[in-house]
Amino acid sequence: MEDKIKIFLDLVRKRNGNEPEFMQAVEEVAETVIPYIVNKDIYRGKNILLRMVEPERVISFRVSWVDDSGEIQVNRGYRVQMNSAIGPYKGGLRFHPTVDMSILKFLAFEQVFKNSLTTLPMGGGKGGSDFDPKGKSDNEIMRFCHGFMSELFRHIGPNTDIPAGDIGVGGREIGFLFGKYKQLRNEFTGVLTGKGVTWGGSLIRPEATGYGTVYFAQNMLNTKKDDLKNKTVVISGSGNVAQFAAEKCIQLGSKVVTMSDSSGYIYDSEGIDTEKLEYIMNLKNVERKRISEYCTKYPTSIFVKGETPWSIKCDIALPCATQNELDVSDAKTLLDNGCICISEGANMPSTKDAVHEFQKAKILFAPGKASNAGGVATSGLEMTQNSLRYNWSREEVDEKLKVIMMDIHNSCIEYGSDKDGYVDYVKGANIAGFVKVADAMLAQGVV
Ligand code: NDP
Ligand code: 2IT
Repeated sequence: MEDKIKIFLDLVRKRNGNEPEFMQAVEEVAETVIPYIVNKDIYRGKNILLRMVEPERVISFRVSWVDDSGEIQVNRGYRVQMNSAIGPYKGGLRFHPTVDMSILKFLAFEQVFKNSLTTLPMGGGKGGSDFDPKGKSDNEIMRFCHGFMSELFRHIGPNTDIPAGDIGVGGREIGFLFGKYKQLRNEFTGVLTGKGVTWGGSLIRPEATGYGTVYFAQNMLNTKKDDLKNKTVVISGSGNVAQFAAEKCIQLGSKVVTMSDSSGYIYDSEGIDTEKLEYIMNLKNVERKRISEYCTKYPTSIFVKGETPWSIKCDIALPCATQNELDVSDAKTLLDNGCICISEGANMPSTKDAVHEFQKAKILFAPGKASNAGGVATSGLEMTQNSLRYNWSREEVDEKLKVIMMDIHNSCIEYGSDKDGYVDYVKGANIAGFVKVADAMLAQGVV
């Protein structure tokens, strides 16, 4: 078996050796999916996984825009259309200086499995730009978004490819992108998700990734007859996913003690309550300032510069910032401190060795493609509402989100349960996600 996995990975590495994050995502999938497919006749000779690691289409384009001082800036825009076997390409756009082909291919690859797990008919894609939104005025953001969409519009559509938000792309950016698409196509259509509720957006979409991550943790804890009440929770990030993960934890009776951004983390031993979270939301979403300001407002808290929060003792950890933000030594520290559950809100926040450490300890560990799927699932619900030209209530959408997260959890149990009763959610998510896409690819022949 090891041989088969190595031969496959060597082949993929030959083509993609300069893309470390993409290779990391592929390795994790290959390790669990190859042992599953080798003995199944239906997959023999079909090279399904080899086809799945090759994007159906990759688009790279120039984005020129004028900054506030009148100077012309140039950025690179991308869209990776990874797999459309079970539905149109679907996945977010990331605006961050670290964005490159490796990052977007890893995200697009993960998205294929994630979207398959949601039970909804969505293929996988991802896009973005190396544009850095930090410190830019609203007008600069608008001009960049308009420039970006001036090219992207010809490659997407409500039945072709439906982008959404990710790091650096929230409600404000989706608004500017949607406006330009509508102008160019002369068509009001559900081409993007994460729209404002007065112009086609879904209630609960902003909350969905964070809420879903916590619902998934709740499902995992329930298998141990446990729940979130009175648990100490450590969260990284202070963006969209982190904020609503914190909100749901607080609602369910947990004590959230940390949040972070790329400059460091804040630790509030008394717990971040609803009022303090509201302050953070305003700080990050309206004032767009740094998390360290929290300590000026709440002097009993501390700011730890340049560090991640994993050394703080907790029962539950929710990494909600970015890829590879939790390494093997962080994993060991979390385990030593008695952490029993990790639910990833971000995409691939734990390194491969960190994941192996959690698996070895047999604690509850959910990979992002399962636990953060509530965001894209609710994007799927937004698409449904757009097609119906109808809006569901908050309660209706939240209820559907809960059911979807439970279904994903059940799929992980179905494909990830070991003989001793331990549930390997990584294996479960990878195989369950793979089976649906692979079956569709088999049915559609060599395309
Ligand atoms: P936001 O842009 O709203 O927030 C990102 C947060 O992560 C910020 O606090 C940011 O800090 C921090 N961060 C970003 N890059 C780094 C870095 N290199 N090092 C340390 N901190 C960093 O993004 P989201 O909350 O939407 O996304 C967070 C994660 O969740 C990503 O991995 C994304 O792919 C994933 N995700 C998002 C979904 C969504 O619906 N939005 C759905 C599923 C997954 P700073 O402000 O300093 O940059
Ligand atoms: O990583 C993700 O799942 C997202 N950024 C959300 C994608 C979407 O289409 O809602």
